[in-house]
Amino acid sequence: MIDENLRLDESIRLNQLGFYPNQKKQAVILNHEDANEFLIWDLGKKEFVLEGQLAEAATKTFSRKTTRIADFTALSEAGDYVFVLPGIGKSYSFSICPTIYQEVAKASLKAYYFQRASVALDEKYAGIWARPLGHPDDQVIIHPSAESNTRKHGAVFSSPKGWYDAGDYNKYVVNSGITVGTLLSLFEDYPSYFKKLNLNIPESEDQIPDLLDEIKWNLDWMLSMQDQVDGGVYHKLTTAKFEGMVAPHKAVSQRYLVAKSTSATLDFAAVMAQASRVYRSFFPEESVMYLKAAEKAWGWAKDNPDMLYQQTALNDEFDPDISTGAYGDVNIQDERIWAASELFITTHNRSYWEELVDADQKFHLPSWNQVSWLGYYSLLRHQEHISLLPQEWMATLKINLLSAARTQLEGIESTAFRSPIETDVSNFKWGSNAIAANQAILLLYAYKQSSDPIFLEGALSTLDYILGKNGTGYSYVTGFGSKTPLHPHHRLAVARPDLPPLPGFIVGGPNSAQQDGCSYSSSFPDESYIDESCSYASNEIAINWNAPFAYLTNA
Ligand code: 9MR
Ligand code: 9MR
Repeated sequence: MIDENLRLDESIRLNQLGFYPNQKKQAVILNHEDANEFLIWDLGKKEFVLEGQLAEAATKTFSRKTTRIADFTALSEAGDYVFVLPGIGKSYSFSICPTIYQEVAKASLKAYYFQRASVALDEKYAGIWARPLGHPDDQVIIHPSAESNTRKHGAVFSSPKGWYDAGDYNKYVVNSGITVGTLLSLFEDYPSYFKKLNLNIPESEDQIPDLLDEIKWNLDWMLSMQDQVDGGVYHKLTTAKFEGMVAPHKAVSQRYLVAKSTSATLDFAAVMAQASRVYRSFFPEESVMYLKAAEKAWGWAKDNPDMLYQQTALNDEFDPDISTGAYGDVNIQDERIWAASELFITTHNRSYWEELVDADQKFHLPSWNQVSWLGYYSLLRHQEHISLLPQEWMATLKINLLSAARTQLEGIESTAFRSPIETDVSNFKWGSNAIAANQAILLLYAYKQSSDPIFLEGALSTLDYILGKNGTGYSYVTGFGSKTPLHPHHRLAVARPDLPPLPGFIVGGPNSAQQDGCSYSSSFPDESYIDESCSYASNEIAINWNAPFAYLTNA
């Protein structure tokens, strides 16, 4: 019988959701030289169902804690369990279940519905998180930086819909780019799954997959960010300064349309080119329009190859000063690769291939300012349908993908919590959890390319990391797990302290730079996380971080 008084021991780190029946299952035990044996208690049957030995101390954590590995892969029957160190303590409960990720996968996409601008959220879909309409964005003012012959500064402009970027309410094309690209790729990779997936959103009754309906909310906004006259795309739609931590309908400061940029325009071109083929059978008219928009954007970017978004320089020249998110990328070669890849796949037009033939094929993990592999993943996905693609060039891509994925796997063997993210301390920066999720996407593509299940196992170990087997013992996704973020830097959540935080959002995660100046309890890289709403550097949510997490859990 389990000792009733056995206390919860937070030094037992494991995935707080749980596991598939037939996957590898491990816990990491910190600083317990005293323990040797472990037991698994079945909460349903009320009996111990497995016993095992802890493996000898292996790698230490960044904070020099010793680690022991407990492997309970042998446990494969569906059920609810706790992990027990006899006489010492027990873990949070976890489950084994063939659909273990089903609910969190849906929630990670439903999160986008909660981020919708320009619409009231109905209780039927939003439940207790129903809220009034915020940010109609039909009275946006042209900022002087965005002025052109046909658009005078101070004029009014309409640009509704879209998703709020993150904990803030602004809308940024660059970050929308990687977000939508990742979600469209998720659809392209698993179309039959998404034809059936119901997210309970206002469009759920229509004949279109819910994921595509949700993405369209943001595509509609993105389209409005293109100047119809020349094809250039504005960088962002924003207040001059960040709003206070208030509800959307109370955040009513003036919104501005700010400068065009090459990065925004190329990201837009990539997304619209991909959307054109993904929506072809669902929204034929839009599909045609998306491609036209993409080609026009590409043309503008050819004529304006280096219009970087430089916020400080713009503020020297124009008023009012803009101090919200900059997404100011300084290298836009990768954006060009992404746009050319998507345009090439959709049109088979040789001129786009010419942009790629000499391009950098090295592996770079996707992030908002590094997007070449969003294009390369797409090329690999479509290679069989594009006869124009030289086999050798594609073979190089595949080699680079698999070798980067193998490097990730080595990280799983050599690190304290058995996750690739720990191999390089520089990964523990702003949005580190999205680095982990993108590493897992790489492993999933490697699995697809090679059929070697070791890569799939690697991707699952990254989920273990995100959901509790990590340096802080948090499951970093709101509402999923036992110890989860309760105070994210998320205006929608802070404005409603009476409610639990909106579910299905992955927080940024450990960030050793701690730019927000909040009082962290540790300065070690993998422990630089604090569950306080002040912590925008470790505890904010963001659309570009949810996308790879959604990819991973839905895949
Ligand atoms: O809320 C803002 C968040 O979305 C940004 O990621 C972050 C960094 O740009 O800034 C947050 O806003 C803070 C501002 O920068 C400084 N004053 C306090 C604001 C709210 O915490
Ligand atoms: O994700 C962005 C991160 O890479 C940057 O270091 C950081 C500071 O510029 O900004 C992050 O993006 C924020 C954006 O600027 C404003 N909305 C919230 C985003 C997430 O914190």
